[in-house]
Amino acid sequence: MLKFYYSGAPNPTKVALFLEESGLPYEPIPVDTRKGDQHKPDYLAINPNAKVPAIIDGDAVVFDSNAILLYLAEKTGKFLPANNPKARGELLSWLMFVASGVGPYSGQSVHFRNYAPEKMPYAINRYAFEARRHFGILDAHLAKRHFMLGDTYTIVDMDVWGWARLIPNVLGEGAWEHFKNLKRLVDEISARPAAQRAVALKDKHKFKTEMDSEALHAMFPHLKEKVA
Ligand SMILES: N[C@@H](CCC(=O)N[C@@H](CS)C(=O)NCC(=O)O)C(=O)O
Repeated sequence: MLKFYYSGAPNPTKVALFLEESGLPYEPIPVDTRKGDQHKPDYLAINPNAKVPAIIDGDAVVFDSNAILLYLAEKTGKFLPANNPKARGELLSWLMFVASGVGPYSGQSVHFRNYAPEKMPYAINRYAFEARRHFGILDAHLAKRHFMLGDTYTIVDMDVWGWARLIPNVLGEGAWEHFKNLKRLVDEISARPAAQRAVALKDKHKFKTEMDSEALHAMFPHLKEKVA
């Protein structure tokens, strides 16, 4: 059975959404990133990047949420747009946009707002600005279509949902005010039974919740090594 290495964080949760939507049988395997499980040799052999999610499917090992979504969609033939160059171009463009922009800027915005040991206004503003700009592009795109690629619910919507449902954590309370179209999509997906199961998945395992010194050093290894 497909093994799904996960935590309750945004990137694993979008893969959980696909797995729940598609009905593919899978075994969820917790990786407690606050305890440092992501740095253990057994896990590094699966994902050398020491992050979740990752999957093992037979002899295929796939890491990075965006790669996993594409792999699973191609494997099952589900949640893909029409099979033509125009639709595939759109699919790849928006997947990469989320992978290289929405995810990293949102993650850094949360980091500098909530976890950086010093409050650095420049960094907070830089990442919030870029996260807001990226969400604004998604919002404008969704003003003219129901789903990201038109009329069909695809892996791009799942990819967007992973981070967009956490917009208040990324940009602060009240931020939804600026992204009405994106909110419509997020609310519609969040109401789906598969999304509710994906969000609840983390409750099947006991993950550490405290953000104590062990957790900070596991998730932010640069705290103990000065490289610049
Ligand atoms: N590009 C990767 C990013 C993965 C990532 O940053 N995962 C976070 C959870 S959302 C994680 O593993 N954090 C723990 C850590 O950085 O130690 C993906 O989309 O899968």
